[in-house]
Amino acid sequence: MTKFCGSVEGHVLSLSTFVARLFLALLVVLGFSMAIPSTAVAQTTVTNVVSITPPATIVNTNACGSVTSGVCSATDLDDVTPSANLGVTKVASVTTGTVGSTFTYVVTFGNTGPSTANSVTITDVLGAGMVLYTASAQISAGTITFNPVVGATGVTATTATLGNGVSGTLTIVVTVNSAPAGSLTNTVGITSTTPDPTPGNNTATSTISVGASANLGITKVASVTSGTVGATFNYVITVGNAGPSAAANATVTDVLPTQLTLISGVASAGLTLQTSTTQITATAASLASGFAGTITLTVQLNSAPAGSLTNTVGITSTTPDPTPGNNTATSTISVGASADLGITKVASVTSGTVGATFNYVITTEQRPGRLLDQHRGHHQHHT
Ligand SMILES: [Ca+2]
Ligand SMILES: [Ca+2]
Repeated sequence: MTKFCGSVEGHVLSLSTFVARLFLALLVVLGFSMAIPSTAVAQTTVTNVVSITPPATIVNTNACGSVTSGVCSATDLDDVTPSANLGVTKVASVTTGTVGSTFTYVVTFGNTGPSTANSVTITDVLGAGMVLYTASAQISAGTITFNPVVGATGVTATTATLGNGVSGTLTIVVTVNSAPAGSLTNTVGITSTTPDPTPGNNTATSTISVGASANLGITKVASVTSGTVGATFNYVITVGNAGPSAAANATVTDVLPTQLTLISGVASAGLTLQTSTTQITATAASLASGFAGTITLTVQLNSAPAGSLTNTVGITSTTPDPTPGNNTATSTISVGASADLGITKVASVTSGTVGATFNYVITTEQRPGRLLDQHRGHHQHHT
């Protein structure tokens, strides 16, 4: 009795000893109960209570700490190894990513206990085809250290302790910078120095498909740097697709300024050219990745613009273009105001004598479209 109630190290053995002693010495039947909390594995300490109720005919004379109507109880406290069930999930804001696009991953992490998790690290590896655009972190309690680097291929967040019930999120915006074969795959993991009884939920992976994209590009060069009214010259337009995908429904459009009249046009194979005197369109149902071709336009300057002559060509596609800045091209040429200015001087006589009077007719000519004022005059000249 004294041993049982005074020390309960090794509950089963103590009980057995106690029961055996009662059987042997008193020849009575004892009832007892012992309860270990079901959450024992999840607690840092566990309290065990053992109680024995002797038959009414037995008088318990033991002076243990807890005796109620003959019931002798004892309690001990045992250490349990701390454990914390950390978990992490990941959700992408899109199901398809295209080169040049940005989208968001939301990582949710938390500790469902029972212990506080120490030295927690959350590591997100962006995966091929993605770099970090921007990111932020939130936590429901405590502090989190998070220093994302723009352009990096991953992020890491740390916290010294993550309490039972504490959760947080990482919001990670990425830019798709290339199109890996297959898919865009991103994995996040959470670790701690505190044992995790359920490791299966400590990583999460998001996989999304890679969408088609095509970087179309266009340039335009005139065969002259300056023009005169009536002159003809060429524009050479280059059309390219730097991929990675074929460009669907590619269309090149060049609306000529009113001072130009289209004389003729020719396009490389793969482009279907349609022309009028004022504009051209060149189309392709699918322009393959790597395509490079030209469109050559012969135009005539029918009048002079107020300033320089500007002509812009553009290309579009129904396939997303990660680099839209090179989808238009402009050529500017000057139009010389006096290049063709003519002047003639004709005398009214072919021979003269001293004292005779005759005329010079001087003609200045400005051809159509010149910026100079028309000036034509007759000047009488006396010698
Ligand atoms: Ca876990
Ligand atoms: Ca482009």
